[in-house]
Amino acid sequence: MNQTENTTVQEKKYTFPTDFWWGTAASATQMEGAAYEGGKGPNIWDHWYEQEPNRFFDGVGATVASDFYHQYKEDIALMKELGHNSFRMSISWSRLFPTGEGEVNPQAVDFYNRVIDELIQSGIEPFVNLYHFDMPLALQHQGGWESRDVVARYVDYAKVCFELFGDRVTKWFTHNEPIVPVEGGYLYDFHYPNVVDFKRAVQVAYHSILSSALAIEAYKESGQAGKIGIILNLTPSYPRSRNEADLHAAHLADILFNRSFLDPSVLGTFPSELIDLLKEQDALPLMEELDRQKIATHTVDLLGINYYQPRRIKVKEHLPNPKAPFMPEHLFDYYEMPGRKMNRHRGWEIYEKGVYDILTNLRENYGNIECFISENGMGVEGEERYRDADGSIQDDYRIDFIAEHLKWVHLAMEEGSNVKGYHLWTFMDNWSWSNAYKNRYGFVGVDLTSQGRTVKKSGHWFKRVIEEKGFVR
Ligand code: BGP
Repeated sequence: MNQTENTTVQEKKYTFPTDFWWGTAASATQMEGAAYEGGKGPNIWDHWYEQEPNRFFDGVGATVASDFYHQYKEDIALMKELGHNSFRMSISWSRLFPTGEGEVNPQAVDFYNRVIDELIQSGIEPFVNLYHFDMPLALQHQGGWESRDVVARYVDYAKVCFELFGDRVTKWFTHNEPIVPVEGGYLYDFHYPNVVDFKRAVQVAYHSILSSALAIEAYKESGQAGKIGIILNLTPSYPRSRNEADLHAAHLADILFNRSFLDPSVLGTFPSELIDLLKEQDALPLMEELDRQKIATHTVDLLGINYYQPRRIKVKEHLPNPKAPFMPEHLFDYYEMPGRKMNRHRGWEIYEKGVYDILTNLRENYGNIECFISENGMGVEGEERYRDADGSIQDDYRIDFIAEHLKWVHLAMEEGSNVKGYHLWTFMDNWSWSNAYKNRYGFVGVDLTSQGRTVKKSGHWFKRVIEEKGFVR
């Protein structure tokens, strides 16, 4: 399958299987726009932007985003042109159900049908995610993920999606990075509802995990033959040193930020140390008797891995203020490794080998579950300065970023990892939750004034990679 040939002394050909999934990922709120059109109801992002536009970079909200709602045909044609064989999108819950429940919005059904059909007709397999940070506002008013009723509403919504689109969609995902709404909304104040409360954060996390298991159960009961999975941001925790204290600190960070979602999703269990830690903080969530069995039984078929940066950890060096609310960081400190490679625009370290470490861990400790890289990418501010005379952005840094990660993916495959594809974040520049349009991630540049699209150098490069089933480097 993925043989490696030496072409010159220094260069190597990295060959990927013929059926490797090549494409990009995006989400409804970040690309669709039409926030107040087509019968869509408000979600927490529309609401928060109305309340506090200053919390968004340059005061830009997601109201127009990249206008995919109107330009989807042209955008899908461009995806086809760039060689995609798959594309991950999400359904906007509050577009399908304006209040999150009740009557389905026929205009939304029509829109998603058109998008899915257009993708399939273009030879691009739609990977469809049900939840990407966008709680319908009406359900947030009922408590959002803190509420058990909202879990039930989510399962209703998932069932309707399977019924409406499951005849054509055979790769489903229950959540994208479900830990992020926990962190952003209930710990660190970067998502609505801006709560800072560890116990409530744990309840939100628990309900997200439960909702995923129940949606998987519903999918299996539907009798449809596709696969259903979850997309997790897996962030390896590297200790500063081999010192016992550093090792332990990194272990705790791993349990809290990776294994909290990875273990229940793939193995159907929670790490016992996580349960002990929550007990110590008097933060165990409310659970019902059958939950554990549901979570144990309905694990994922397929795992999406979002990887951007590692987490470097050292032992906690100073006692936290006893009056400060409990935070995971009371158990460890972050560590800035001297000489680390940085994407300074986003403030994230670039450590390509991390993707290999994740894949190896999945192979060794998670039954080598079928997986793919569902997001990886590089957001850069001010890309206009790289535009050449022909109007194309010369983003060689993005090509390097992708190729250097793919090399490690390739090595993991050679060693037996069950990794089936690579999706870049993202297809065209899109709106980011707190950075709006500051950092650009796309293979395709978007001019926000004209909504015009131009393919960047990386987009042309990726097309060649797909055609040639790999690259030489
Ligand atoms: C992931 C999210 C995406 C996207 C990406 C880039 O965590 O799944 O929605 O936003 O990160 O991050 P950012 O937009 O914060 O730069």
